[in-house]
Amino acid sequence: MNSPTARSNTHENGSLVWVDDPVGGLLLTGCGGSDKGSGDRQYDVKGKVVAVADDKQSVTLDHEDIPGLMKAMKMKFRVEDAKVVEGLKPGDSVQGRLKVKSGDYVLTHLDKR
Ligand SMILES: [Cu+2]
Repeated sequence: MNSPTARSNTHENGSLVWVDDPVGGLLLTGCGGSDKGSGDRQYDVKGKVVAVADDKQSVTLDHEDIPGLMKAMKMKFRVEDAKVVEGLKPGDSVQGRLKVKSGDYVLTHLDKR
């Protein structure tokens, strides 16, 4: 944390360019995930299946608000296991469990409701 000696401060006829190096990692997905650090967190998810990937490694949900994580939106989630999406098809109303690990979202459960 050694602050640079005030260079650029004497610049009067131009823009004062002072580029602070932004703390990395703020540009995650466009998904409101401002979770910092590591450590798992789990959230309940409710929504509707929009699409299931052919390889069953991800599913697109139209999900409701996830308190403390993100607003309702349509987005794609990775699933922990192909079994998570087994038997699900577009249009199904589902509820499940979302694990957040260092900014990564993974669905660990998904059930029709
Ligand atoms: Cu989302």
